[in-house]
Amino acid sequence: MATTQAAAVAQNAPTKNPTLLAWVAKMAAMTQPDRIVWCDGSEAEKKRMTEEAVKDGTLIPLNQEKRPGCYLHRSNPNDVARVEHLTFICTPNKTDAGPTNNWMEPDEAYTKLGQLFEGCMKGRTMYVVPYAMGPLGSPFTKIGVELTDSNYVVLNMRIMTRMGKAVLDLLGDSDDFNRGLHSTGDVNPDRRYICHFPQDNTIWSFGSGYGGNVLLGKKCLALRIGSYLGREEGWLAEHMLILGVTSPQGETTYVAAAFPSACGKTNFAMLIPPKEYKGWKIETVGDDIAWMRPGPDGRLYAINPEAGYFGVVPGTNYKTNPNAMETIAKDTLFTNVALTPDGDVWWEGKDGEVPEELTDWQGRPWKKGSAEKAAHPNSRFTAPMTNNPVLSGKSNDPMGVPISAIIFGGRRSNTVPLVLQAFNWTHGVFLGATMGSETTAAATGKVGVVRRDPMAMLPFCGYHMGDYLQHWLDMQKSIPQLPKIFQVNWFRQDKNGKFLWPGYGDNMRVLEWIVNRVHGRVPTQETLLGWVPRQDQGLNLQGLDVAPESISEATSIKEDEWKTELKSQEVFFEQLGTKAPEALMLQRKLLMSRLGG
Ligand code: SAT
Ligand code: MN
Repeated sequence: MATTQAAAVAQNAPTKNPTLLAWVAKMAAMTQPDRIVWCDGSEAEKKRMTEEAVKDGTLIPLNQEKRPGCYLHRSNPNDVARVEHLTFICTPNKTDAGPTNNWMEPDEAYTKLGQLFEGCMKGRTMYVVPYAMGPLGSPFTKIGVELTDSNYVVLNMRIMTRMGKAVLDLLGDSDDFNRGLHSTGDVNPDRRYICHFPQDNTIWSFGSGYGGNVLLGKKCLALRIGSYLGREEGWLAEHMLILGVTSPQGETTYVAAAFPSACGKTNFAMLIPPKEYKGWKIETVGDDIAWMRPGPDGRLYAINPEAGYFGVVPGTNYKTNPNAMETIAKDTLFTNVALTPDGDVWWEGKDGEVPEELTDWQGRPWKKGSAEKAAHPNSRFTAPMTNNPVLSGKSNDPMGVPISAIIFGGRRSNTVPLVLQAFNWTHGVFLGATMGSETTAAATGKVGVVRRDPMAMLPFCGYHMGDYLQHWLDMQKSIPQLPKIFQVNWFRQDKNGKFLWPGYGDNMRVLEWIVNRVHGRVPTQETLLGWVPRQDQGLNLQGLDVAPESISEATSIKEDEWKTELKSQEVFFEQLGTKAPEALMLQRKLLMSRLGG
C-alpha cells in the first residue's frame, strides 16, 4: 500500500522535493484519500474548485450582481470558533508548553490523532496546499504545506496566503517547511484536536472546519509555531495589526498594535481619520499578525505574513469601517452570516433597515424582531487584502516596514485609561504582559469575563509564557532603535455601561498623539502608570462631540481600581512560577510602591 501511494504521489506531483514527496506519501498512506490534488494557485483551479464547492453544497453563490465573486458558507453549528481547550502544544516536556497552554506528549498526540486520521479521507480528495507566510523571497518568509480534505480550506488559504506552484519552486529541495495535516473528519467536538509540534515544525488538526483551527498558516503557523521559531531565531511573531500613518506633510510612521481577537484590530488597521484630519492618511499593512525582526539600520522591521483578512462581520458598516465594506464587496467568502431573499448577505449592525425576512446562519427562516441573531456573532469574511482601498504599497515589501510605535490594547470597561506611554521598553513589556481583556466571541466560552491576555497572545503563544515575556525583554539588546511602547483602551464605560470614548475614526486622535510622542513633538505628563497626554497640548479634541466629563472619565486613573488590578496581575505572574521574568516582577513592585504599597 505504502509503495503504491508513494508512486502515485510522485507521479502527479509538480515537485521533486524528496522530503515533501515522502511526507505526502506517508500522510496519504495513513488517511487513504481516493485522490490527491496538488494545488497550483491558478485562476482555473479557483474556478474549478468553486464550482465543485457550489455543487457539493459547501458554498452558496450570492447575488453576483450585488456581490460579484462572493459566496456564503455555513459551518456546522458546533464549529463556529477556535477551541482553546482542544488546542495543544506538544513538546517533550510539559514545562516547555507552560501553564497557559494545554499540553500533550508528542508520541501520545501522534498516536491519538493518528487513530482519528487513519482512513479518514477514504472516498475524499486530499488537497496539497503549498503556501508562503510572507512575501515570496522575503527574509521573513516561512513556507508551509497543508494537506486537507476540505475544499473550503483550500479556497480560504488561497485568499489568506500566497499559495500555489510558485511556493513549491521557491521551496526547491529544501526540507524547511511546516508540515500541516488537516481533516474535517465528522466535525464531532469529542473528536476535535488542534495539535502543534514545534520541534517537528508540524501541525495536525482534526475535526473542525473553522478558520482559526484549520487555516493552518494563520494562528497555528504564523503565531504558535512562529513564536517558537521567533525565539530560536531572534525575532517576534505577534498578534498585531500593522498600519502606516501619513501626515499632511508626507511623513509616514509605522505602528504595530496588539488587541485580543474581535476587539477591532481590522477597524483600527483601516481607520478613516475624522474630517478635522484633512490630509492625514492611514494605510493597512496587516490586520492581524506581525512578524518583526531587527533590520540592518537598527530599527525593528515588520511584515504581515498574510495576504488576506479573516475578519469579524457583525458590526461592520459604512460608519464603523467603510474600507472593510469596500473590501468585502467582491471576491469574498462569507461564513455564517444571514442570507437575504435577493441573495445578498446580512448581519447584525449592517447599514440600512433590518430586512423583514432572512435565512439565518444555520439556514433557518428568520423574521425581523426574532430574539435570535440572524448572523453568528463570530461570523467571518475572508477577503483578499488587495480589495482594501487603503492597502499600503508596502504590504508586499520583502523588507517590511520600520516600526516606530507598539500599542497594546485590551478591552476593559474600567481601570485602564484611554492612552499612556511606557517609561521605557521594560515597562512597555510589563504593560503588554499585564494586558487584560473582557472575553469576546472569537473563542468559545463566556463573553465579558476579564482574563489576562499578555500581548493578546494567550491563545497563540507556542511555548512557555514566562519564556516568551523574557524573549520580549531580551529583544531590546538586538534593537538599537527601539520602538516606543503605548497602552490604549477604547472600551472604558461609564456607570451605565455606555462607552466613554467614541472609538473608530476618532481613535485617530490618540494615534496622532502617539505619532507626535514618537517624534518627540509634544510634551507629556507623568503619572504613576506612565506618560499621558497633557490637558493643554494633549489630545486634539477639536470637532469631537463628546462631553469633557466623558473624556476625563475615560482618561482617569483610579487608585482603588489599580490596587485591585495589581492583585489580579499577581495571580497571573504566580501562574508563571519561576519563569516569571524578574524584570517584570520589579516593574510590578515599582508600581505598587508608586501606589503607596
Ligand atoms: O478565530 S481566528 O483565530 O481565526 C481569528 C482571530 O481570533 O483573530
Ligand atoms: Mn486574531
